[in-house]
Amino acid sequence: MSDRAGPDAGEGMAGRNLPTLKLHVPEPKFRPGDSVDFSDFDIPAAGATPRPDEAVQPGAIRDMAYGLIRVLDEEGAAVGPWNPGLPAETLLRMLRAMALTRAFDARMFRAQRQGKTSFYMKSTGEEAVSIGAALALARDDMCFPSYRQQGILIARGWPIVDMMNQIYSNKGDRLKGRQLPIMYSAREAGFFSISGNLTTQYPQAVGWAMASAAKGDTRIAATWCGEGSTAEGDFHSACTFASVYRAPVIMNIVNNQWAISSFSGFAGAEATTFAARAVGYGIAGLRVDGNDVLAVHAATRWAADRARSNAGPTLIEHFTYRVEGHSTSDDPGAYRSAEESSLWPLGDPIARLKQHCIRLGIWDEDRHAAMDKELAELVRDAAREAEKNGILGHGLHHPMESMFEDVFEEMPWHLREQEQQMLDEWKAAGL
Ligand SMILES: Cc1ncc(C[n+]2csc(CCOP(=O)(O)OP(=O)(O)O)c2C)c(N)n1
Repeated sequence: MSDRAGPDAGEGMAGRNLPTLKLHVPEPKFRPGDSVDFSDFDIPAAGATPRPDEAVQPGAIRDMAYGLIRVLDEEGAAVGPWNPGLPAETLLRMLRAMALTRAFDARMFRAQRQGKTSFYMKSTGEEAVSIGAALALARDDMCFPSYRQQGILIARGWPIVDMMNQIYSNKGDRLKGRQLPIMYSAREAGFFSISGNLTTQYPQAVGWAMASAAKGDTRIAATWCGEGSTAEGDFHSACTFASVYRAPVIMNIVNNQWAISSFSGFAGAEATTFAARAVGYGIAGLRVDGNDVLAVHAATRWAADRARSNAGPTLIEHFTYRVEGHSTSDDPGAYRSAEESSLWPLGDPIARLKQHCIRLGIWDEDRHAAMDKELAELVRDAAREAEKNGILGHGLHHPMESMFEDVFEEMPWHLREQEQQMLDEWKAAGL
């Protein structure tokens, strides 16, 4: 019997000189109208972080979960051991994919405001996270993205007309209007169906990676979630499985500072970094400047090589900033200072890569302006093409009856009955 269960137990602490208990409720530093000062941010110099061997034991690189891998310095030079040394052709491919993603976002945001679709989500300021990773992975590695990694599909050359058809839920939508706009699914591009339920993709990615290993395959999995989503139970079960079985998976946390209107403090940012979640699970953890596409590429390549050589999973925190609203349903002016995005100390990912390419002598301002113009036209033409297949409210969607199809190999009696009921009611209504 425990000595704590003596006669005093349960008598309470009344009369003792103890403070009353309190909870800490996080509060973001800047609210609408506040002037912003990021000078207390601890930003290590580019090139300062050592690059360990890919097969290192996670315990030997704990510090990396609290640092920040950076390659591009303030002058646009690529420095230090993480510099991936990419050829000019790859750098320009990255630049174009990031610029196309931004142009695509701008066009589709406008389409939502014009009533052509019900919903859209931009990834402005976070393009490096998707595109740096997509170009570091093999084309047949399997991606389990959240809703803000459209850049992966774009970097993998997926047709943007197909993405637009999905956004318009029109007759050209391969998903037949069954997914919310922007929740793409493209098996041929190694892009798993996006789910609106946060973080379900984490256990799915780990399970897929385990299956790949169990089958003796060579393909690895990569997954992404926001920092807010790390508070979900699914995140933690996925980390446990990944660690226990050393699953060949890369788990990315995109820390863009905001989860709709909740700042990162509500998911734990005041206490530690998100990369530090890796430490508790015995997983290799890296923390990366998410606005530095070369750092993202290098960290992803490191993690991919580690996974491919059976050395285990990696958790990567990408430190970035969500420049725009959460979605077309959100107004960030209601909860954060408008100065935050313009004063973000890690800059803009496209501007930084552009500066690097100009410095290398493989790019210039005129070519950049011409590319932006060309991409805006390309996206406009694609939108016109997709709109021929229908937009919201124009009735050019897949036939209503199709909602009963594709779930069962043979439609069961109760669905047949419901379908008939629907058709009878339409007939009666003269439709
Ligand atoms: C399980 C679940 N809970 C809540 C929501 C509502 N919701 C949608 S997005 C979002 C914020 C997610 O923020 P974060 O993970 O930081 O990703 P970000 O949007 O910043 O990219 C919330 C709470 C949801 N879709 N699913």
